[in-house]
Amino acid sequence: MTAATETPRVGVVMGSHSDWETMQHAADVLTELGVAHEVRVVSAHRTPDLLFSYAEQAAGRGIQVILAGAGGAAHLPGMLAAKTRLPVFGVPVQSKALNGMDSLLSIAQMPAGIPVGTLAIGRAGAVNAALLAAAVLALHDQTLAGALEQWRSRQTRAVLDQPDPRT
Ligand code: RP5
Repeated sequence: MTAATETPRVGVVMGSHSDWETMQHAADVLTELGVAHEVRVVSAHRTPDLLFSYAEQAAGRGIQVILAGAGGAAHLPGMLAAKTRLPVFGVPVQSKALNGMDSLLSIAQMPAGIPVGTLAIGRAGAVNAALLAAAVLALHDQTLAGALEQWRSRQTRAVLDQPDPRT
């Protein structure tokens, strides 16, 4: 079975279609690592009922980690975390008005009791959210642990193989 046909283990969720430009990088890394995942637009303020049902049903459907990207008053990751025991990793999407600082602070500054693991603004955060999700799943999955080690080795080799930045 391929990652595409397996039951998804990671939910890649975002507040708007406009967030896909950022969150596609998370989905790409999960695909590279062979982690079955689903991608959904779930808006905290435009589709609040969908947010609740998504969070309430995720664990029962086999989702083990949720990656949530949002921008501006980015309450999606925190609200998801409030409604599920699954680990939620938040990706602050770079907003136009405040460059993503609004997204970052909205996601990071959760009051004690409901954690959201917050990554960097933009593409780096999306990539790292996927790598973090893979690291969590790899604790109990030797195949994925191997894939993650290889991904990291390729990255190291790419730097070592090209020491001169002008080439
Ligand atoms: C948030 O508002 C989304 O996460 C998005 O980053 C931002 C802007 O959404 P759109 O107006 O592009 O739909 O809910």
